[in-house]
Amino acid sequence: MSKILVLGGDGFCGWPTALHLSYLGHDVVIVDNLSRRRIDAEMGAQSLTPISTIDVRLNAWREVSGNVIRFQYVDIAKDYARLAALVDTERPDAIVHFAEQRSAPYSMRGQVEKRYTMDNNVCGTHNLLVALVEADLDCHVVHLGTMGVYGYYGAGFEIPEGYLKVKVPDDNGALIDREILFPTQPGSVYHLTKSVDQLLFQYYAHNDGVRVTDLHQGVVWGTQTQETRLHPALVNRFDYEGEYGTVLNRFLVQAAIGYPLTVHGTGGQTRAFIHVEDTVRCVELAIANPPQRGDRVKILNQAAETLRVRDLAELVSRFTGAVVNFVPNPREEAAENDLRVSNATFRGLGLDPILLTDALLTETLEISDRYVDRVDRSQIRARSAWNKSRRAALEEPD
Ligand code: NAD
Ligand code: USQ
Repeated sequence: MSKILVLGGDGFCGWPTALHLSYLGHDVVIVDNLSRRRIDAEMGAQSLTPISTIDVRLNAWREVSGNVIRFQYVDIAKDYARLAALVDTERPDAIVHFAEQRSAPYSMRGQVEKRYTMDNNVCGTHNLLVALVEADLDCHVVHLGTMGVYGYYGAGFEIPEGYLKVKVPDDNGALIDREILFPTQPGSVYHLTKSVDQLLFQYYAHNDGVRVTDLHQGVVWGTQTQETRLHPALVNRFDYEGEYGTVLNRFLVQAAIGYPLTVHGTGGQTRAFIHVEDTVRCVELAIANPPQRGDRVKILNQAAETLRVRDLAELVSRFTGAVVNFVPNPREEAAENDLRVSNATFRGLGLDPILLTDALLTETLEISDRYVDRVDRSQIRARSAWNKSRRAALEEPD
């Protein structure tokens, strides 16, 4: 049994991960500042599923599993002293780091949100690394990064796992092989913070021997996992509104209330996807297969499949009868791109991922249809434009 801190363990990916690690017998401590709940309150939005307070969640988990998950309220970006003291006293074997502002649209909302996202994400990650070095702790950091750091280059090659093989001319002009961090091409301020995180990890792995696994994850869909189904108070959050709702979850809710599916632009954007149950399994596999001290950052692509947004809309439409609507795109992004992603490491570790066609029906019946009465139609619209020229997209009538 290991001791594991789950930073951001009250969130969409962190909560089911914390439960699963506890189910496996690990001693789990959730560290969170509940900022995601605060942002919902600020936006006048709420999760489609009725999520309980963190205390009620943890009591329910103790009731159904007999296991105790502890909770520490810490802002890892603003309260370095508390974070450092926690790391030093708990001395965990692993830390899973989910604790960042994760919405690209929210990060593009305006000057306040851009600065908050950068300060929160970059300071939080840097504080964590400094705290580990100061505590002289050989602890494995498993960070949730994003596929979006690679950028969307189009067809012709498979995105490797973090490092690019290049040939550079030596002093005599002969080509020699090197591997470099894949050059980032972030598509939002949020994605930019993940690009900066990569450099922080590279630096501290090299300078201090910090052991880091960075999981470059695709868009997560789905809601429930094996553990969150065990009690109504354990239900996971489900975001569908214009800022935090990710594309498939939005389409499913739109279908449930008869709102035409909001495909941005031509829908030619191809993205990588993974079910939340596989997020949890991948984190388990990453913890069980750590890098050695002195190794470079281990980067794994955490994605099950890639899909074009218009094909995703078509799939949901076939399933539910929803009407597909092509709306002007509020984002500055390639209108059409191909994407092939290597997920060889997780496949090699035994991951047999859930695909959209396997679980879409369960998701529709279990969540979007079941909680349809909780949908706030006024929250569906996207409200963030990437720049002034894209703002016109938001002025379209509903
Ligand atoms: P989320 O917003 O639901 O959860 C993040 C949690 O971190 C929240 O509970 C929030 O309160 C907490 N948090 C944020 N800043 C904090 C701080 N300074 N101190 C302490 N706690 C803080 O997001 P999520 O969807 O669970 O995503 C988790 C991680 O996975 C993020 O880093 C995100 O970038 C990454 N990721 C998510 C997706 C996705 O589709 N959801 C895809 C790829 C990567
Ligand atoms: N899109 C639509 N209609 C919508 C919403 C989105 O067409 O109503 C399009 C977007 O324009 C984009 C694509 O769908 O082309 C994906 O958008 P998204 O909101 O589902 O995902 P994204 O903003 O990329 O962010 C999400 C998570 C983020 C994570 C990222 C993984 O919020 O935390 O890092 O997915 S990835 O996209 O692989 O970088």
